[in-house]
Amino acid sequence: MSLRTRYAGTLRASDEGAEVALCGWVAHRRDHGGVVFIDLRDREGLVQVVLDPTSPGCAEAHRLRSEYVIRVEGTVRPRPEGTVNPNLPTGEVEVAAARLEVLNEAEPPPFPLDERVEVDENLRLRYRYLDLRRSKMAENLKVRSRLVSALRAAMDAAGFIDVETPTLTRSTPEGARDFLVPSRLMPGTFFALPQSPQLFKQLLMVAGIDRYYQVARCWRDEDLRADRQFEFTQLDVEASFVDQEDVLGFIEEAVASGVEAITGERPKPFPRLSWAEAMGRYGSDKPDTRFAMELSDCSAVFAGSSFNAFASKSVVGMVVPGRGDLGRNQLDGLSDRAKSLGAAGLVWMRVRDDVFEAPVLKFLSEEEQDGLRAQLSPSPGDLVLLVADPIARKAQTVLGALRLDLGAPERLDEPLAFTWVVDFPLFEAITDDGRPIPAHHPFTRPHPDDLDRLESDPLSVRSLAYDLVLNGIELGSGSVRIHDRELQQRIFSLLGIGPEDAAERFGFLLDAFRYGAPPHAGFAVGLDRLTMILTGETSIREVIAFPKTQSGSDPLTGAPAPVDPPQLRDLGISLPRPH
Ligand code: AMO
Repeated sequence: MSLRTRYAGTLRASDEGAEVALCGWVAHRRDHGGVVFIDLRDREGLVQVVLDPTSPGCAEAHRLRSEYVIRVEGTVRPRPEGTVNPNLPTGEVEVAAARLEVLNEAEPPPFPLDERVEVDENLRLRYRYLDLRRSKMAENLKVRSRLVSALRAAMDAAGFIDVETPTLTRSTPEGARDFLVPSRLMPGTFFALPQSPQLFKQLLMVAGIDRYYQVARCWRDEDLRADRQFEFTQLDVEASFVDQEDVLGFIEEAVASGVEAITGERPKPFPRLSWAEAMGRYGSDKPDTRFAMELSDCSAVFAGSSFNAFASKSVVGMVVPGRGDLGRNQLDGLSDRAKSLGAAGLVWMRVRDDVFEAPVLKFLSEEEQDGLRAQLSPSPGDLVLLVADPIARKAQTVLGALRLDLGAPERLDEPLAFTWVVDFPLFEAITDDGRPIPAHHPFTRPHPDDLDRLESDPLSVRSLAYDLVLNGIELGSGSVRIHDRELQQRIFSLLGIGPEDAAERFGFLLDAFRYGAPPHAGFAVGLDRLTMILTGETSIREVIAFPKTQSGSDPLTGAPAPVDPPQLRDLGISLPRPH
């Protein structure tokens, strides 16, 4: 018999009578009056192995400890009546062992490898190879692998070519800090690890590759969060002679096939919102559309108000169903939260039968109260929240955050809510020295209808940029690119990137644009985030085999770590002496 004939976790009632050889780890061992029960674990799950006192391996079984590596030969048989375990996929069967072999011993693991036990994340990452033995973690890696296969298959089917781009390269402007790699052969110079393959994929379009994709590792030195790591993976895509519709089409096809490969169900066509609608209705450019509680623009109601906090401001309102019972402390908490988000204040009103109840009421005319009721249609028992600000987007953002805080319990009905957000503004703000900050990267094409306002009113200019949002998380983004040098240079000069600076940083791209750059557009999907949502996890660390901790280190290898002085000398680097 070969070393192994089956995975333990795959045995089912239909295998009864089969002679099998299994290899794996001892999850548990129990002795019952001379009979030894072993839970044998492998990548696919657990199965119960039984050795009775007469089995040749029984003596060996008594010395087994958790995590010993063993091999068992035996026969699959039904479990005796009353001992079927409905919680275990293999729970209808057990393996009656005829042979047991210890392939390796193991020290006791530093934490129990039991799904139900909460273990400190640092400890889990320090011993990640043990943590990954837990079936949920193994399952997450399998989901990731199946997802990547499905995405690749969809891109292949649509005629995209998988091309690898360099990872020792120059800085790519995606808005984060670079990870730098010093060059030994040219001391004092540095490679940057790519924040994305953006520039290379555009060059591939100039090269005539026409349709490119890559499952690409990207590096960004930014603060880590549950959905951010220093290194992460994108499904990165670019295509020539396409417009925005084409890109949304093939990305939606790939993502939908990926989801179907994991859930067995194809998601419905993804709805679309313009950026302005997303901000107006959800107070976010990554709206969580799994629940309603939409915002509403109440500015017109208060246009001529004698209440100073509202007069001539953008007033945004939201009804929180059934939360009119929130106590003063909770409401004060909400106000504090609104202020911490940058609001001047938060106005709340309880809805009692047909009237509002709120301290602010004395400042509002009957007409304004009627107008508010007509605008928001609240029901008795609801809570109404209002935020006013001279800038609509600020009021929307504050209320959008409160919407998420308060809406959470309602969010379970639709587990996967995709939304395309299109028509992003080209710039997200103006710096103190009057420079616009790009909302995406500087290669994004402005909306053709808004080009004439590029210099005069940059914040009103829309772009041909689009995001894909899933359950309130930004899953990916992309844009139609600028493919002509003049427009690209116009954008660079707006951003304060002078001709010399542009030539120094992106000269190779601008040069390439001289030689017949096709119109092109693309997208990148965050693979870690998609896997996280599909596995029901709340952090991408759970779907990355060897992630960094929240504080940016790897407890397993000890990275980042000091290096030997000779290595630094080779690189021409000297460190300041520690004080
Ligand atoms: P963008 O910067 O929006 O676009 O990145 C695309 C997607 O990558 C994921 N992502 C991350 N995931 C984990 N950790 C991070 N630190 C991290 N940063 C980004 C997100 C995000 O939506 N070159 C453009 C794409 C293009 O225009 O084609 C780009 O990289 O899911």
